Amino acid sequence: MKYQAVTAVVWLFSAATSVSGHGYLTIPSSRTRLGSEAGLDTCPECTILEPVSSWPNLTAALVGRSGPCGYNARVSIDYNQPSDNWGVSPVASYTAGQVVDVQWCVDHNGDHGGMFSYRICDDQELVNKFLTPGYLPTDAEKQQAEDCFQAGTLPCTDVTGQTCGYNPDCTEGQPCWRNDWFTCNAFQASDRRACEGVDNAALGSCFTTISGGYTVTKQIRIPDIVSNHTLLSFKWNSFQTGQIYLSCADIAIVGGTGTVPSSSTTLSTSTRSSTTSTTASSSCSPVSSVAVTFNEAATTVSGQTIKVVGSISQLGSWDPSSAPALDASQYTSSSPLWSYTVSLPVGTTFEYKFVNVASDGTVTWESDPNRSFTVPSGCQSAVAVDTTWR
Ligand SMILES: [Cu+2]
Repeated sequence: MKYQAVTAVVWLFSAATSVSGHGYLTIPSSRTRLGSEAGLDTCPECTILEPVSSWPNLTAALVGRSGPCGYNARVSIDYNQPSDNWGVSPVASYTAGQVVDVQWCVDHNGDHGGMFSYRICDDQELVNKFLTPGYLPTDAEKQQAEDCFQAGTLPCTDVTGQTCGYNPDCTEGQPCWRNDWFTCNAFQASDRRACEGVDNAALGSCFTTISGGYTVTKQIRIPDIVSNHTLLSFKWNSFQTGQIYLSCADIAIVGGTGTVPSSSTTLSTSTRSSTTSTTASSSCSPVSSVAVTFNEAATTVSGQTIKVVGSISQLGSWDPSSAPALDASQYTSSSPLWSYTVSLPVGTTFEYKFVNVASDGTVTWESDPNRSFTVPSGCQSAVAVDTTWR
């Protein structure tokens, strides 16, 4: 009984913090995606603003350090500041008034439901603070920009023929009862649930590091402004957790004339950008092995050790006595983190579980089913697998 109480506490911890996976803007390539592809960000879906009030008031939370481009506390990367790998030049060029596909990626293990929006701030002078190499915007500038981005929300309803529904987890009269934002499906829906259900895409249709991602695709209309370099900001308000996910992409907008019709046949939903594909991978070279980090949240008592045991020899071939032990150097009572990094060939697929080894050698296995993982192929040199004892 005592043991069950402990696991319950660990589970609550995971729901309320950043242990499980989440989401980020992928098309156009966000700075976060570029950080991941450069091997600098080991969990692009983990750029989180928390703990905040994310529901039902979608705009109540102050943006804090996260700013409109996001701060990833896990890897200490502030995406509001350009770097060699992002922010220097636009990744996509659009035409004012154009209707374009945009996409974000939600992790299978962290699909918290809720609503999301795409925003453009038309105050170029303010945006420029986020485009200046070597300059980190202040928290005040981040909030000022966030206010500008919120005012520049690109309504779902701007795109002719696009279905713009209300969130089933929101009731009329609540501030989330709006259809200019995009909505995920009901959080508890048995079929096409939450944000995964928007596209109903296959697991692995986009890249996340925890348990595989699903695309979430919508269309936006580019506003009638011109800029050779500005930002498209993505914001997802979680329904399940007090979390907001922010990321942004560097874009250009050309050809604004001030006379673009607000809705006409020339701007039908079939007018799609041919420039939304990423230009990020041009400088990336495929890797042959990946540093896989297991981060397991498991509450233990003195003398106990967490090991990772799996179907491959590097994980002891299912023999706990041959399996590597995780490291508890980052363990705290509020964040009981056990961690282990191993280099594995790309494409390796394996099953595994964590075990708790007591000081007398008694081995306690996690509950079924086995966990499984495939080492991603591509340019990613490191991934993190974040899990919670079960
Ligand atoms: Cu989450």
